[in-house]
Amino acid sequence: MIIAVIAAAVVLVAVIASVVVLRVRSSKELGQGSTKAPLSPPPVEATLEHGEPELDGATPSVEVRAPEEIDALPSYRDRMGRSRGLFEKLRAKVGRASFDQEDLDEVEEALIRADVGVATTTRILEAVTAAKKAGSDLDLLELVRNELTSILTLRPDGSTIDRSLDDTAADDRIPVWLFVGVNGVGKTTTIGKVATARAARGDKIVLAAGDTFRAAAGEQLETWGERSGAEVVRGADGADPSAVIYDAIQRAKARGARLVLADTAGRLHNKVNLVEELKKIRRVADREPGDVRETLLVLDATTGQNGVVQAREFLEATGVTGVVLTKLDGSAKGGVIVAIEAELGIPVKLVGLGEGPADLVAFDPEAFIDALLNR
Ligand SMILES: Nc1nc2c(ncn2[C@@H]2O[C@H](COP(=O)(O)OP(=O)(O)O)[C@@H](O)[C@H]2O)c(=O)[nH]1
Ligand SMILES: [Mg+2]
Repeated sequence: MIIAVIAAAVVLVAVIASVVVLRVRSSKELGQGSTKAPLSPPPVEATLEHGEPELDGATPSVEVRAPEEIDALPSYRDRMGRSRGLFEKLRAKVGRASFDQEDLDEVEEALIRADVGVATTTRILEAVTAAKKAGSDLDLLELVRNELTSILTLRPDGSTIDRSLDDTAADDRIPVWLFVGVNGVGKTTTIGKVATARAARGDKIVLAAGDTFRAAAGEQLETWGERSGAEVVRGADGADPSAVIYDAIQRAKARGARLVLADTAGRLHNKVNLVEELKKIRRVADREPGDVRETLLVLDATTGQNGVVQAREFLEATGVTGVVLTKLDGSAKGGVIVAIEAELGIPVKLVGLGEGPADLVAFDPEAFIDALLNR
């Protein structure tokens, strides 16, 4: 009996300890400049292996789940399996300071296949060759990694790339994040994931169903609203998206909400319409009490270099402040991140590593590069 009581007490302490850890971890979240924190709180990891503790009335207040129900935190390495193998042939060179033209050709092919793009691949090869000439004794993959790190860390002027998400409520205004991008890239899903993470942190969030072009888009957003507990403001199908977003901002103001996440349509009758529509949305959403702090361009990693083309078009239409790269989990073309940053100078802020509510993480260049090079 004494042993049973002790065992129960140990289990209870473990449960409480894990809850405390979760609180700490989930408080470092999105919009607070942290690059490694997951965007949603990790699932409760507590399990009771020995049945109910026999303490009087002391039932643990956490949800207890079986191990198989616990979703693991997404990691770049686990989820970027399709990129693995690109640099496989070069692994034989690890630790060896010598390499020849054939090895450089191999690097070039791997980078192009990863959709890093021709211009950026050339830049990387030049940097590697220059480092070698200067007498570096690092191995080939190490040199490639250094150049990738430099591209994903520093701006051309030498300053550090800022990937933080701005949700400052200046002058009592309501921060608004607009999500733009073509159809099917993952705008609505990303909004749902961000809402889930922020709501779990205790923030009151309002979602604006600004994609009034497709009826299903509003319904999809409502489902995410129900899941996350965020309020959703919807207009009639075909309603003016700017008006819907403006209503959502008014609602947020009335409710004392922390942030408005606004969905937009990815396609209208033609491109000119879409550009004009987005300009109008931005203008209206930026009117008091709204304050557009982020315009996030959502791009699908599986489309690779096509994302760079899309990005150029959206850059012209709206002042994009950051990129969300989705579907990195299903893509061997994740190298497009490097092209987006090197060629367009827009920071990738968030990365989608799956379809679930927790599968969105702040972009972590180091983890990404390690997964890409499979080091
Ligand atoms: N594997 C994977 N699928 C995703 C990710 N993000 C979105 N999706 C899927 O992409 C599809 C289109 O997403 P949706 O949000 O409707 O795109 P939207 O048209 O831009 O709003 C859906 O089936 C999503 O589940 C991701 O990071 N990984
Ligand atoms: Mg959508």
